[in-house]
Amino acid sequence: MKQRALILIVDDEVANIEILNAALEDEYEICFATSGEEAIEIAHKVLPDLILLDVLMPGIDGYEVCRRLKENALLADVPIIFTTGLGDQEAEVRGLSLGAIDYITKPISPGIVRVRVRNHIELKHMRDQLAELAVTDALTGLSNRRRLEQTLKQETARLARTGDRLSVIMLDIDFFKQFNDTYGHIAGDRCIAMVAAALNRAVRRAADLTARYGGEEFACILPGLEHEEAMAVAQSIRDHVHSLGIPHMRPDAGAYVTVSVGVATARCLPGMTSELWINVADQQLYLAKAAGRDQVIGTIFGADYQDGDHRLHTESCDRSAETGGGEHPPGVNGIPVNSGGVS
Ligand code: GH3
Ligand code: MG
Ligand code: MG
Repeated sequence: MKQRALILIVDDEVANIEILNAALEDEYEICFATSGEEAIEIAHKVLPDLILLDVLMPGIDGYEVCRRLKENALLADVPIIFTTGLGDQEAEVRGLSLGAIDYITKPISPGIVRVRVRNHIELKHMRDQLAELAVTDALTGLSNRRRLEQTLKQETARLARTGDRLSVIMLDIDFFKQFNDTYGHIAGDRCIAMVAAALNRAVRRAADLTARYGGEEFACILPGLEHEEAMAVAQSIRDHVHSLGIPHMRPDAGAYVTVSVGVATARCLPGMTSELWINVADQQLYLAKAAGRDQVIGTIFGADYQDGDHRLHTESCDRSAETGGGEHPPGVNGIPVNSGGVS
């Protein structure tokens, strides 16, 4: 069943709240506040879908409430409809220029309230869907690179407050150009979508994010894990891709589609940019490719890491002979490892 939208009614006169509540309660969840201060507090707590906001209130008035809500990234897009006395055009102009979406005059007509609220809720729903599309990859349904970068920025800032760990996984389908050349672009697209689904089966926590970084390259953000745990997730991604068993006539000894995976883990500290994680994970991915593909390589890095820093302690997961990956050249663990600079 579709969840009902939540409407916050703000008015210092309880009689007005009762009229608005009676007009809307059949269709929506309702909460209310009787002052500007209370409105701001409740809005932060419940993140309403729409706010009906009285202009004239003692203390913080409706304009100020509107201004403060628009300053908050989480609440800025919540539509606000002002309610005020009849025929005050100046008030109307002021409210709309502060970012309110509409105006309802008192005395309140329940019919008008219902129609306007319904229209604005529908519009908000459409805006939300568009916003979601703008950060979703059309082929795979995963997040796209834009959302990955936004989320990574938010997560590094959030975790820097507690110094918690963050891991980023980058993975890339092996010999994919050849896959396209052999089976065609449409089969290639299908393969990308299947690998994306496998990725989602391996990365399961609600706090994690899976994204298509571009082409046949994917990325995951895993907050709060130990490096070993992130390596295990990466290994599970590789295993899930193996179990797809997608045939691939590749230039090495393999016979199925595989991925190479790079993992970067670090404690989040103030001043560390989110790009660091991508760069280090990408470097690890490159090492996994260079070491023969179809494997996981990861590292822990520190705040003193600088781009091009080669003092990374790199560890590779054992490549067991599971089905799907075909045969692999030996010497995976023979890649250059420099254990200096571990932090
Ligand atoms: P490696 O093992 O080193 O990753 O080799 P590769 O062939 O996978 O890598 P390369 O970067 O040379 O080729 C990537 C190919 O992925 C080239 C491009 O045609 C293909 N590709 C990128 N995006 C898409 C897509 O959306 N659909 C399809 N079908 N192919 C894509
Ligand atoms: Mg590739
Ligand atoms: Mg690539």
